[in-house]
Amino acid sequence: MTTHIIDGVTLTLQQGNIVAVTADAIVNAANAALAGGGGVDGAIHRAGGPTIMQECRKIGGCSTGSAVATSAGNLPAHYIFHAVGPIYQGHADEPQLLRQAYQSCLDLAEQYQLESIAFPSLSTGAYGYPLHLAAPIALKTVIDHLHNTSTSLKQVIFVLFDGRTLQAYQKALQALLADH
Ligand code: AR6
Repeated sequence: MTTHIIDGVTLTLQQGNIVAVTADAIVNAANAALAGGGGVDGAIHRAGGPTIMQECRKIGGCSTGSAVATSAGNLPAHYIFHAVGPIYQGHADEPQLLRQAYQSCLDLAEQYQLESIAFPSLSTGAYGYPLHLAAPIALKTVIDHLHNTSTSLKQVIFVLFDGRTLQAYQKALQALLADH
């Protein structure tokens, strides 16, 4: 686990399962149909219980690069933010869509005046986004937001499932902080 203070906000990178983390909002790596699936999405619906899917069905869907909020069922959070990252195909708009998926969650956190949010590594599992490209986008979106906004957030946690993902985020964060 590594912790940095950025503009007074604690940014943590830790390895683990996101359903075991307590935060005001937990971010789900969802699909545009909000239909559930494997990876983070499967873990969140299994651990959170059926009310989350009931709310997803009512909402009906979410465009790529956006996020919607539901309650968190049995999970130790107030909200689940279902964010839809791009499926990686190497198209020019994908970095921007990935950035917008993170930014939409940060905007929801400000709207609800949350103090803590936990992100998984969006798009880098089933959606195939290369880690060395996705990690700097994820981190830069958060760091820029903390620089530019008078935020309600006190803690942003990246919960990274395996050692390879944690290392990619650690490397990307060091490079971004060295640039400042
Ligand atoms: N906690 C934290 N990270 C996890 C967990 C977990 N419990 N499980 C997997 N990861 P993915 P995507 C990591 O595939 O690429 C689903 O079917 C995983 O190792 O969950 O955005 C949805 O329904 C990887 O590093 O999300 C969509 O259809 C990262 O989380 C689609 O997959 C993201 O992997 C979304 O694909």
